[in-house]
Amino acid sequence: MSERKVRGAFIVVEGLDRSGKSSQVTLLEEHLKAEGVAVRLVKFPDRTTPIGKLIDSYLRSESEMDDRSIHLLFSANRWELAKSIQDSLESGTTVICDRYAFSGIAFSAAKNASGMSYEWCRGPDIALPAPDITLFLAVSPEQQRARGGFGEERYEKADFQERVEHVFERIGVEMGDGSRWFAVDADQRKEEVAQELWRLVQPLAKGTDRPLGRLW
Ligand code: T5A
Ligand code: NA
Repeated sequence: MSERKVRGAFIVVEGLDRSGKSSQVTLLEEHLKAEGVAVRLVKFPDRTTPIGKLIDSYLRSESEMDDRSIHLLFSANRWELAKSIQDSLESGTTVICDRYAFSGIAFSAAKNASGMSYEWCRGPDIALPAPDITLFLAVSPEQQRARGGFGEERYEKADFQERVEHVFERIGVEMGDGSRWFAVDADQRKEEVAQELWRLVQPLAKGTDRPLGRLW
């Protein structure tokens, strides 16, 4: 009998702006490394690629773009890295991703722009590698505002973030049972959030033999 090959786990951390994603991704990486796990961090948008530079300029309000164009660029930015994420996973490296396709849908659909339905927003990301687990950091508007730097970039306005949160809720529901989508209270202290995330990630720490899925 042939044993199924174990690959790295694909872990996605999602949330509103300033929910603590970057802090938690770093803590998770440290924890996994301490357990002897090979880890790679990926962040979307990846602002370092040519496409990422266009996105960065848009987010800083240094340039304007049609809502559909910027949506497609965010997705293209993920497709640029899709093959290399898959290669890492297959080579046994666990990949932790700071934002993914779910942010792509949530922030674009929240614009309520004509012709940009939820389904339309989902389209360009169909067939991307699917995460084995998605950790959604739920932060309250009060905590969001209290945290450093909020308001500097394009989408960091309270009413817009509220609409984004509603789309994230819909995604969580539609992902359904077995999708391994978990919402975590991100108003807690960093260490408490980290503990809760570790409890959820630990079963995947040594990788998984599940075939890599595709969205959705
Ligand atoms: N976007 C993104 C799209 O529209 N479409 C897409 O497809 C994608 C991928 C940029 C924007 O792009 C949009 C979404 C965004 O609006 P980004 O570069 O990830 O996305 O920028 P932000 O989400 O804004 O990232 P931030 O760095 O601002 O937020 P984080 O990573 O959630 O938070 P973090 O860890 O940097 O923490 C922020 C501050 O809070 C403190 C930290 O020390 C820091 O000062 N903090 C806490 N304070 C108290 N208690 C805690 N538990 C704390 N955790 C962190
Ligand atoms: Na961040």
